[in-house]
Amino acid sequence: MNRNLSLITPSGRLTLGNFLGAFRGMVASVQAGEDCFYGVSDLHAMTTAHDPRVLRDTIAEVTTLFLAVGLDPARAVLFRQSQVAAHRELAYLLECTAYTGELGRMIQYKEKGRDNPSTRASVYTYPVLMAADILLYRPTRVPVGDDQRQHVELTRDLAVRFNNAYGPVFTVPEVATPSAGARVMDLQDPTRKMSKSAAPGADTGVIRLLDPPDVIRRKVARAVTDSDTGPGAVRSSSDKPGVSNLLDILAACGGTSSGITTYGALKAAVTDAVVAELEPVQKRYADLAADPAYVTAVFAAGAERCREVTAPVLAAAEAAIGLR
Ligand code: AQP
Repeated sequence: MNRNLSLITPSGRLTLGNFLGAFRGMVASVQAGEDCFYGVSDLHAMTTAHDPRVLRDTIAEVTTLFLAVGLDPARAVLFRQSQVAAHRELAYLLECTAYTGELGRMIQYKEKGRDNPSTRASVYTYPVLMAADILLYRPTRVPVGDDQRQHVELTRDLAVRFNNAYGPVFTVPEVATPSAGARVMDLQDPTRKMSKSAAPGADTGVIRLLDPPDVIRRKVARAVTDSDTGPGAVRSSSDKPGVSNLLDILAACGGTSSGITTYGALKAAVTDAVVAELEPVQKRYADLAADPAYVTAVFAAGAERCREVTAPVLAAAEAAIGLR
């Protein structure tokens, strides 16, 4: 059985995109009885300027949301990356395997600041940490979207190079293309995906999982559509990205567009469907937030399990490279 491994970075307050595009599939895999390791990749949230207080609060919110969306800690291992030291330890061994040239070719590094001398070094090295995140758990398949494909190819290259140089330690994972999942676009700029790192205050196009119903209503009401007022205006089409996005969100949240002919009615239906979809999550969140010690205990137990699973892999890598 393949092992499912998914990480979510607490780089902002989670969005409807994270819910429909990530959590839904994670919950389904757990319910299907698959072997699941799901983590909060807090170390990856420090590659750009960050405020420690905000990071602490965001980690608390994201860990609580893992439970609030319905991930059952009795059936999936839930953990924080920073609490499993093997991630950092293996990352260093892999840095001693990686070449500067290949890291310099990473598209996200080029885009996020190769030419800025104040770019944090971790923007350059984080793909190696990501390789460690993956290789420690020996998954046979890693499903990734296009934006992460290059990083998983790097992971494969590092695993093969390490194995060839020092002995067969790592399973080399296949890169799998996930079945087309919901891709939720920004309500203000529907050519861009809805992103959690949108700055608070400049996030009218971003529905957060914990936005109250009136905030959701306001954001959806302001969503960009187009000036088409004809009888067939409410339809999906590549030249109607805003309307298509609203229709996709409506369908993903279990609503129907049948009989809807105006953008006003569409937005009302989207609001109702999203509010109804998020209501149980927000209710469970409120209950869990009242018991932070429970959430902490779940993630402590998850980290313990991860330490058991990853220790032999790290030990084998250390032995092979000459440290034991
Ligand atoms: N808009 C989206 N539609 C569908 N799925 C989405 N995901 C993110 N945004 C959408 C999925 O959520 C998971 C989060 O992965 P991540 O934390 O590594 O960050 P990301 O993919 O870069 O997501 P964000 O929200 O856009 O974060 P920032 O703003 O920090 O870059 C993944 O499974 C992703 O596919």
